[in-house]
Amino acid sequence: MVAEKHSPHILLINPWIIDFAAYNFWIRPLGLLYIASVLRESGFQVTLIDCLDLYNKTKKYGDGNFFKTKIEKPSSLKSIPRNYCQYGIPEEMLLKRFSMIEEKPDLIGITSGMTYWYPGVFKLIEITKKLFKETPVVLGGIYATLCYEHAQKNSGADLVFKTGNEWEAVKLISELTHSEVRSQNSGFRIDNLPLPAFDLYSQLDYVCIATSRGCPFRCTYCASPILSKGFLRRDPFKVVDEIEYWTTHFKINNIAFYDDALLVDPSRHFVPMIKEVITRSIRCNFHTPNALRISEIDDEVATLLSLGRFKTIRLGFETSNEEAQIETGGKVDNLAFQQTIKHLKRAGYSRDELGVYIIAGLPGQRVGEVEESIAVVREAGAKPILVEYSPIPQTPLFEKAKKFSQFDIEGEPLFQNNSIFPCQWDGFTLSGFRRLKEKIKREEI
Ligand code: B12
Ligand code: SF4
Repeated sequence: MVAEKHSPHILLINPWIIDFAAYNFWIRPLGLLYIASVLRESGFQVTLIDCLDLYNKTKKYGDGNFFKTKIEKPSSLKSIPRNYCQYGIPEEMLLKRFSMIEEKPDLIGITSGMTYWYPGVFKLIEITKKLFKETPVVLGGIYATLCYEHAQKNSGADLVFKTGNEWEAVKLISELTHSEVRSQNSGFRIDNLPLPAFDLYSQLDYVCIATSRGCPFRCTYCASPILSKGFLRRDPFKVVDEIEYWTTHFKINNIAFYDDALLVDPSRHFVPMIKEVITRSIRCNFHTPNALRISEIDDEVATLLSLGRFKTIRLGFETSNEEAQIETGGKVDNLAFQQTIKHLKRAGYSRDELGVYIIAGLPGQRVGEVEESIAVVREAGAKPILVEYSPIPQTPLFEKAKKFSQFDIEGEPLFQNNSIFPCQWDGFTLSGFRRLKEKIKREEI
């Protein structure tokens, strides 16, 4: 507990997304919600404002379209012929939320998502700085970690938190608010984390869960090893306790897994976890928007995914080109992919339920490679889903991406946006990509 009479008041904010497109694929600021719960456990008062908490549930599992407002494009994106929008609550609603705060915050903590979403972060910092003049603003999250110097120089935050776990974040907040916190001494143990503070939402249609942090693999396009040092996993039975808590006390029917590597070494983690979900007769739909590792899915795992009610399955295949598979980290090969689809089909999944991510626009990639990958996915009996490559600073592939991109992807994170197809070149143009998407839609390939 904070060793003080007055408990400091921390205002935590999840900013708007500002982008060409955004869809609420079970998005929640999980890191910020963990910080909220550790702060509360340490005796702080916490208020949460989630600017993304306004969307229409257009689909049956609680996902849907965000409320959006069209806005001016920044000058660097003027040439992109697409609408640019602010997704989430309208500004007036945010100002109203601010006006309802009874006690002035002692500190404001803001999180950040994709690196190229920083305009929403900056706008929010500007507003909070005007409204709460004396209050320090700390910025953390994915953009803050991956584009630390950019954030330090341009965000307007008083402090940028580069990387670190919840206890380190709370320690920093306690120092800045001159409070002493006892629980920080317990150090970071993943199983000691309290549940993320989803109870701070007035209405809750779904939650997300991370059963682990990090990933033991090293794919060259991925920032997981930079964002989490090491690979940590929770006790699978404690994860089931959490699932049971949300389904029982909050009547949650949909849970999305945010793990980078949910299925690694399944017999010690996923299998006992999902068997326990089944044993406890927990009725909830599960979703894996962040893709599962294909090579871990054998007959048993496939059957358990189906019995355990995994409704939205996304698989990370990325490419069928063997050279590219090896070059980017060797997380899967074509034989393993075909086997996995067979296991999943035997477990009862239909073609449309098996969404397979194919990455388009890797530096130097030709359109033909993606066409071939689509054919391999279709032939195996699954549904190809094209995702554009987003070059991420500090990842091994970023250096190559810099050479291939016509945009200044290093100096301007807005150019890391997958929507602008940052590594387009003669061998794979943006219009070529659009044609490909149309062909997939019409099932011509
Ligand atoms: C879940 C997830 C998603 C979810 C959405 C998550 C969200 N809330 O926005 C979904 C599935 C929708 C998604 C989609 C995409 N994603 Co994604 N996603 C992730 C993932 C796996 C986890 C994020 C997370 O919640 N982590 C868990 C929490 C605990 O961590 P955290 O938020 O970082 O918080 C910690 C610290 O940062 C800090 N902290 C956080 N906030 C604050 C605030 C303060 C004040 C302080 C002090 C500290 C602090 O404390 C926390 C505790 O340790 C990350 C990879 C990763 N390992 O982070 C990729 C990642 C963010 N995604 C990425 C990508 C590429 C994408 C896509 C573009 C993929 C594609 N090509 O289509 C799409 C974009 C979607 C869109 N345009 O709408 C990239 C980032 C790209 C970029 N340029 O920034 C990542 C890093 C994965 C990768 N490939 O390396 N994603
Ligand atoms: S792409 Fe997946 S398997 Fe590869 S390092 Fe990232 S999280 Fe791990």
